[in-house]
Amino acid sequence: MSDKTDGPGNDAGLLTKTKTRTQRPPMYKVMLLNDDYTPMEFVVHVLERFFGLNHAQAFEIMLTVHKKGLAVVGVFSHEVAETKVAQVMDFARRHQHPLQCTMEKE
Ligand code: TYC
Repeated sequence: MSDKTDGPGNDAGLLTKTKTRTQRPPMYKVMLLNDDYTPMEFVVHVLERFFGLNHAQAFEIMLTVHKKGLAVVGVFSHEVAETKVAQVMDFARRHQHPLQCTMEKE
């Protein structure tokens, strides 16, 4: 006989299995892109100021971007990622550097 039990083992074997799974919000990678003009010290400063990195961490990520073309700087909620990107882009524009910062769903 059919029953109302979820999951495998019911008569039809076709009832929807109820999964209890905590929903995690999607996270976003924030990335810096390399260019030929932004001074290295400026990029290091941006990484310290907006991403809370110490000088050694900031220098390492700056060098990765310089050598590989881009690097992930951090992973954040959509709102925080958008804020970081806007802060970096605004700061770079105000200093007339072409530094680009983007975000991408993880
Ligand atoms: N390539 C730049 C230079 O040689 C340095 C740089 C590093 C620029 C990282 C942007 O995201 C960047 N001055």
